[in-house]
Amino acid sequence: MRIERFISNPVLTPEDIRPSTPLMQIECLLNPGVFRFRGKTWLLIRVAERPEQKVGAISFPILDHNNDIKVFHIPSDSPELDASDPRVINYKGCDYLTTMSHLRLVCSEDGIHFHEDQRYAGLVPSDQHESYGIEDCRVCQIDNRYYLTYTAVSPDGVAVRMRETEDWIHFEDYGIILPPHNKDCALFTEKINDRYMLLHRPSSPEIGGNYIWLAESTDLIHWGRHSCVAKTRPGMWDSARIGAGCSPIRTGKGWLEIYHGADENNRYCLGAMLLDLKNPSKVLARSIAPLMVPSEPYEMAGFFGNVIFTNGHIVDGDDITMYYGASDSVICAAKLSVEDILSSL
Ligand code: MAN
Repeated sequence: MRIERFISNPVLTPEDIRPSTPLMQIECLLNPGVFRFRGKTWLLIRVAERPEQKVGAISFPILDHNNDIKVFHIPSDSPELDASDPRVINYKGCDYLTTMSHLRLVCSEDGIHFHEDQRYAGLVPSDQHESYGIEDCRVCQIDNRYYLTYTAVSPDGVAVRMRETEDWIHFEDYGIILPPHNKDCALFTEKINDRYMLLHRPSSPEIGGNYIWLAESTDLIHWGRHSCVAKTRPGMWDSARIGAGCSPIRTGKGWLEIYHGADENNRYCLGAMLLDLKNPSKVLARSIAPLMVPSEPYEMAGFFGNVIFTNGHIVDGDDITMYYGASDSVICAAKLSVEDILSSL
């Protein structure tokens, strides 16, 4: 199977980007949304920041009730602190993220070398639904409009919010379209049976699990007719959590979706599934073995190691240029082939 990681990987590291304010440091670049605009390849990168960490304290930003960034400090030796996961802490019974993410735009003429264009600022957390940050944006182009579905995190939960833009300067806000706990939301690029469709990932920890669902809409705002499409598979590479990547690719054989799967050890791999063209709730085929496993040093060690996570690619005929977050630290890219993935299923 053709999977060619870019020789220049990682294509972007925290040193390549300016912090949003002098008070913050960029800890990680993660999981970009990807699109073509004005003849260029663009990444909408998740930039995770926090202030410099001083000995004896954990410091992290959140939005206060005036929507201004406020930094919290927690003594690192507190018996009421659980900091066993580098991404999340629990202090006095409340959950916080150790970093706050915003979404930054970079563009490239060749898909390899990226730079910022000061005219396009991206998105920052804007209100109390986003007070812990905004993450992992999928970008779906329908006609000449771009739809952004991303994770909005706050003490109220993890939800999917949608914005729309034509020019990447003005954004229309659809608000929370899927309430907590939900993430990994990928729109289909066209209507099916006269309905918009999306894949999403609600979590149901008591009964059920972290499964991929399908939903339908006539207006892109109200989503209904939900159905569970794919579940985690005990004993396999995708046994603990699965979630959609970006928009499914229309092929002659069905909708091809590249998705992530994590196991009990929190190893994040990528696999694929093929959904019926007319009825995408029907899974026709699914990877037995993962397409991509963390194996390069930059995929195995980092802020949160052993992670390959994608939510963006450019498709050109048989060629997929896939961008992905590696170890929740840096942005990488790889070339894959639609035909090769289909024959592997
Ligand atoms: C979750 C999300 C992703 C992240 C992975 C691995 O699925 O928060 O953004 O990359 O975990 O940490």
